[in-house]
Amino acid sequence: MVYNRPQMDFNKTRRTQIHDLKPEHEHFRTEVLNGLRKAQKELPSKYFYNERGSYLYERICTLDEYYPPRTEIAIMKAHIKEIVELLGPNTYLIEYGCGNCVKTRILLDYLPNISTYVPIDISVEQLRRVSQELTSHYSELEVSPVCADYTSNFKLPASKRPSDRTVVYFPGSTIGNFDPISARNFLEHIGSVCGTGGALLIGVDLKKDPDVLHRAYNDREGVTAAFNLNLLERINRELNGDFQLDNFQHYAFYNPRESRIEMHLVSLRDHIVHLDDVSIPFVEGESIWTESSYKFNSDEFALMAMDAGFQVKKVWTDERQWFSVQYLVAN
Ligand code: AVJ
Repeated sequence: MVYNRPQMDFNKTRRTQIHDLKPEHEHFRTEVLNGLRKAQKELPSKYFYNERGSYLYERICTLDEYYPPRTEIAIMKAHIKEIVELLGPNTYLIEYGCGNCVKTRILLDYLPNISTYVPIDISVEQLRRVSQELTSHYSELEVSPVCADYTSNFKLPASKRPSDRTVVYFPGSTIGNFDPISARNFLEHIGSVCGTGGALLIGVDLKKDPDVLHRAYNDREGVTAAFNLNLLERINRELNGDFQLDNFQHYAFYNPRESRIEMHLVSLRDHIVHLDDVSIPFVEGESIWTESSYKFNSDEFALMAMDAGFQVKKVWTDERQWFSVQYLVAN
């Protein structure tokens, strides 16, 4: 039975209003400059997702080598009945980094009587498009999109309908993009958002053969490389920079000691980059560290979750145990 029935009458199209908390400009500049002034230069991976970055990420998700989305979707579909039973009816459903909402639609198709769905994303263009699509497709669903950097403090929109419970959906193993201390703190923050008895449904990528991981972040078509380099293009455009993209090379590898993929942009020569009047010197071979993607085993993840005030109640995985979807309840 499908609860949130698709709307067939397109004349009655409802409009969604975005709560645009304008995450960007000054903060973007500050974070970029702080990162580029460090001994090991770094840039926050959340800034990958401008319009072109979101498009490139969607292309990554269709690549043979990039197993996570396909695997996560298969797990969700295989266990959707059990998942929605655990989440329960009348939920206030929040999603961190909803992207194109492909995985969310699996939930929305089956989760009964959602009080409000709050997709949060840093990319305003995609958020606007996707929210409008969901509002037209699900006739009963109240969609309250928020454009924000979800690691910042922001107010959630009030629900117009009563809800029994707050549930946070955090798919894609985006938790793996946080370093371990920030990941624990972010889980604790989620716990305070959903409150005692609230739930977290989260996608967690698992440790596996490093060759599989290596290929997932070094695809043959070079889409991941373009995604990585797009960050420099974005900085050029938005912060008046003069990065020359052919001075940098995408470099991603699995670091088994830290159980993470590291993505870097390695400078191919000694040169100086300018952002307005700020000069950033590069020597040949030095890198900008643009992303970490931590891989977990379920026991480690459960310990971190427990430390953050959650109890893991259920772990679903695929037959190769490459990816997991986990159901947690906040203490
Ligand atoms: C799905 C956002 C967690 O770390 O695998 C994909 C992003 N980076 N290829 C990941 C990503 C390079 C990704 N997240």
